[in-house]
Amino acid sequence: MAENKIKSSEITPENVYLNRRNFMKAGLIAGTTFATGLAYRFFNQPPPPEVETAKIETVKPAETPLPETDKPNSVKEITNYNNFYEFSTNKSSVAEYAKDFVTRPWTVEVGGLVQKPKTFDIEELLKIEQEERIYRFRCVEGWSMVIPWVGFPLKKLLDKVEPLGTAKYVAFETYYNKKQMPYASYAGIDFPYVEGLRLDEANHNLTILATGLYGKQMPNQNGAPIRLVVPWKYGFKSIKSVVKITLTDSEPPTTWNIAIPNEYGFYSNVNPNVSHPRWSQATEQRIGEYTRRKTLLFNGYADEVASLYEGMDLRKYF
Ligand SMILES: Nc1nc2c(c(=O)[nH]1)N[C@H]1C(S)=C(S)[C@@H](COP(=O)(O)O)O[C@H]1N2
Ligand SMILES: [Mo]
Repeated sequence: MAENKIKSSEITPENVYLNRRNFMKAGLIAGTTFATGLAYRFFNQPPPPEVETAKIETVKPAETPLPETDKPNSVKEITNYNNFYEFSTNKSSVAEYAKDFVTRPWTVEVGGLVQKPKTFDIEELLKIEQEERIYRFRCVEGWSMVIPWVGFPLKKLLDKVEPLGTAKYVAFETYYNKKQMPYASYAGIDFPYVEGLRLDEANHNLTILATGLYGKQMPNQNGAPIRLVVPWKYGFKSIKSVVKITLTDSEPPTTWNIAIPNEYGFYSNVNPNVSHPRWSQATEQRIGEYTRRKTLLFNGYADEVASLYEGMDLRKYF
């Protein structure tokens, strides 16, 4: 993502990817079938692996559609441009390196400051009413997508374990296994990947545990079988392949804050007015578009979430 020693390997694939897309489109517009065909074959080898996950049978349709200007990205884009450092730091390689990731059996242990700690089997979580949520997704690196997730509000799970009055935060942990993730040790960050939210953020209706996308179970590269999605925060808060959720009374450690504390804070709300120390956050590259668009405060969810941060200096609590 954004650590100094991996900066070049980080930025290069993204630029190559974006330029490659623009080049392909330029070819199409020019209408020169031959050049386009060549460009297509040259820039698309090898073909990305197909996403073959089971259909999720019953999904409650999305209630609040995004505006016309926020059309969902394609499955191909969503599943071949990923950050999942356990598998690879190269966004276009994650799909391939995660393709044999074993996600069954799978359990999520929920405990800490709760009345009824419980380890949930994934099959039990898949029985909770599944809803479609079409959200903007903004990575701190400056790219974005629109993703039609399937999942359920995290609150539904937290309610089952009955948080104690002393619980103020929720800590999350990703599965980690060196055998399944042999390249993790080259990523330059510590594993297991950990994240956290304040309890009121965790209980917000927009915060979901996602079990799939485009009506199918979660592809490995997107965080199978279950991952967090917090659409008003930078993408790294949306921790993948969750195995443990712990209610705590103090702010839990978070992976990118541990790695580079002056660049990545606990809150990490999308904010065009607060620059990253090394780049502006005012605009973003929507994957699949030609020009950058303006980044929206709280990623366009200010009406829903701004009240959570009333009276807080968003520059201090970045
Ligand atoms: N466990 C884990 N979760 C993670 C990451 C990661 O490397 N490991 N990357 C984060 C970052 S930086 C982003 S932008 C999103 C990317 O999600 P996507 O690949 O589904 O688009 O996942 C987040 N969750
Ligand atoms: Mo990210």
